[in-house]
Amino acid sequence: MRTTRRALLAAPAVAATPVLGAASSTVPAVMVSTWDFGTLANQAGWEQRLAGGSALDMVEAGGRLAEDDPTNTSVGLGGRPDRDGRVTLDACVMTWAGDIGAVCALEDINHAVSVARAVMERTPHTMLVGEGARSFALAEGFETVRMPTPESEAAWREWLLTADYAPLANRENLEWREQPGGPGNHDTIGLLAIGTDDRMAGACTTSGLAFKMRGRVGDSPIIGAGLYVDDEVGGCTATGVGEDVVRVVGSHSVVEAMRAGADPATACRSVIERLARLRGPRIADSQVAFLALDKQGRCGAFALQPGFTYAVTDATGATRLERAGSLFGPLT
Ligand code: SD4
Repeated sequence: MRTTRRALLAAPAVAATPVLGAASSTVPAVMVSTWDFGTLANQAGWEQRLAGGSALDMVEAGGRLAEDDPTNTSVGLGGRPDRDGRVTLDACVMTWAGDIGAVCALEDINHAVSVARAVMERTPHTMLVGEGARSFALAEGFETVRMPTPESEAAWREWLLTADYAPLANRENLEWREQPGGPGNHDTIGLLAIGTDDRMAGACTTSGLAFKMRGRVGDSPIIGAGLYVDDEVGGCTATGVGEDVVRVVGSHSVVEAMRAGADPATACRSVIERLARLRGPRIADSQVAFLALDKQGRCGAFALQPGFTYAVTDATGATRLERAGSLFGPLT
């Protein structure tokens, strides 16, 4: 039996629920990505693998594909603006060697994941933000693009009619509630891959929550929150309301649960349950989802709300879509 939101309001302690989203194949997974569009991202990653690319090349290629998609309203080019009408992108990467790079509030450049990689590879630092990130990217030869797109700008102008952030914090939830797991199911993309040399890397890239305050940064570029990779154990990435992911240092917590012996889905679920115990009714309308891949090629996920899907590419190159289990039952 699933936990209902009413039960959570009555008793913050969460009852045990079955994991519905455990990976169904016994072939080891080599790449996983959040949401339905992770399918295409994984294919881009698989091409890199076949061409001799590293796990980092795989996740970067997948992230870039999502960033180029103008119909994706939460990543890259098509990302929704902040409340001032500016698109600000966040991204990070992490490798098997503990190398990390991140950008926050990047403007005018849609390939935030590649800028994060450049921060990692070409600076003595691990994170650049705002104008400094933009200047660095321009100096590195990244191209500028016009953002917001006309569609995103129209959505922002419509939002301005009410300029009410609170319901819009749930707008993404409402979109996926209307068509959970469907082709329109777009969100932050988090990617984890194991290269042919058995080394793991991860990436996470997003435009953040639509109509956020200017300067707001969520979990996605924060190593340990939106992404964490430990090549001895495995990796995890997060999607959903970043403020809630950060509270439990989500991805790192999942990796530590795997280190302690949990399989990926159980590890994800344990951190979702921990968040629910911590926040009780305050996360009743929030969505947080974790996706994990361990070094044996086992993957799994778990979310607060139903509807979270993820793409799995196994060692044969076949890609399938899995649906994660969730703490809360179907919303009415
Ligand atoms: C954030 N986790 O900025 C991201 C947003 C997300 O759909 O996943 N959006 O909080």
